[in-house]
Amino acid sequence: MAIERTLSILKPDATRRNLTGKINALFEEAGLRIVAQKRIQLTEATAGQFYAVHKERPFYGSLVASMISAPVVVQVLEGENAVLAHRGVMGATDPKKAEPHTVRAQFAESIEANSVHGSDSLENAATEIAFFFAGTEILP
Ligand code: RTP
Ligand code: MG
Repeated sequence: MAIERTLSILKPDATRRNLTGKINALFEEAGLRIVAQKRIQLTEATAGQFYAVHKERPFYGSLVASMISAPVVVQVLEGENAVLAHRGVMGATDPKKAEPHTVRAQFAESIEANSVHGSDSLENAATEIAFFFAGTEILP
């Protein structure tokens, strides 16, 4: 098994409802270690750049607006097969389709305000981690 790192975001719907501790507990129970974490306010420019892959999707404008509606917590999670393990704990994008024990099933408000983001591949994880963190901020 490979030790990986992945980029996690606790989205505005989660910070607004003061759910960051409950969500972090689920990550830690799944064997993921929070090796970097900070609370930041995204802007239209930074959220737009982060979600640039979705630029042509119909939900892009609404997604960016929702991501800048309150602070987010950005994190680096480390653990065995962290990318897939993290996506497993998050559950399906649409909370109605998410497994009952997952973050999204328990906490998401909607398919868009779905509480968490996680990188979808090891390659994207490296890019997304570098988007938010300097190497010196990650302390395993
Ligand atoms: P994420 O990238 O945030 O970890 O989520 P994901 O892979 O499960 O979903 P993705 O398809 O990459 O979509 C990114 C985010 O866009 C919002 N979304 N809204 N209204 C809609 O139909 C819709 N579909 C996706 C969600 O916030 C999703 O997490
Ligand atoms: Mg995605």
